[in-house]
Amino acid sequence: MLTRLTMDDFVLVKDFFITVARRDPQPEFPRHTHEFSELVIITKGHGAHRVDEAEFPVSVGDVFVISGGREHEFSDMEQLALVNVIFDPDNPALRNLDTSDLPGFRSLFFLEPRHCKNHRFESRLRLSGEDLKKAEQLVDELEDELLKTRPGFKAIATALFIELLIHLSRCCGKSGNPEAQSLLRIADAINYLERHYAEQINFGKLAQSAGMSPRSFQRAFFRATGVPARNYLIMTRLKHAADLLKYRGYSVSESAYETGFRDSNYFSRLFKKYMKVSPKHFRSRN
Ligand code: RM4
Ligand code: NI
Repeated sequence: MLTRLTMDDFVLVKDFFITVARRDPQPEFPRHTHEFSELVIITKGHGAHRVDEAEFPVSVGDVFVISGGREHEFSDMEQLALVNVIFDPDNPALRNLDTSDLPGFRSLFFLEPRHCKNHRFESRLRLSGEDLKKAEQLVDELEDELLKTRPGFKAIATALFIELLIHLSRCCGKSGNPEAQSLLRIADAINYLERHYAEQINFGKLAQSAGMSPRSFQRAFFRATGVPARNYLIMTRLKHAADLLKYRGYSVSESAYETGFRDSNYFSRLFKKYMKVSPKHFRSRN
């Protein structure tokens, strides 16, 4: 049985959604999963990192996020030191951030962690001197707040953590690596879909604004998300439609039209297929 770590195992402040765990050096530590997400910044040395079934070299300056549920482990460590910033990704302070103008954010926290193995980790973030220094400084300040617990520390720790996330996302955006660039362009396209899902979407144009041919766009999209762009759009629409049915009491056809479906029968078929229940039933149940 794999160890499944929880936030309480590493807590600095009880019931707070962020904690810092420094590993200098990183000791041998068995393969594990977590209930939380882990932002890892490699601060010294190098080693091998295994995530699920894939293994990759890591070295100073590398940054990645291990989202809950993934298995991982370090090996062949040569003076490997790192800092883990452990957090609950479902905390409202994070969920409500407007990062629609920051494709690096989606790339770093959502696309890269889930699909790094599809492109052999080529797209991971590597920080250069100044950027790494700034990231380490923010972690130092964050940890200091969590240790000293002065009045207002939770608010400022949240602010520092967000600043760290934005700093890293911006660095991600600067990356010259072609795999990282392609991931960013897909992140941009997803941000567009998330905002315009209720409109008619022209995938040819979307590919064009990502600077790709329709074919390479589809391929890059699939590699980044694990689903074709069209399905991603459908799932986004259905998610919003389900909210309208559940929280706003919209009728089935209103929910369909409000979320970009032109035909409510087609909507009902898709809803049933993906949600395993008809929209009518879903609506009355809620
Ligand atoms: C371990 C190792 C793990 C991390 C825990 C908090 O030493 O770095 O990846 O989940 O610390
Ligand atoms: Ni871990």
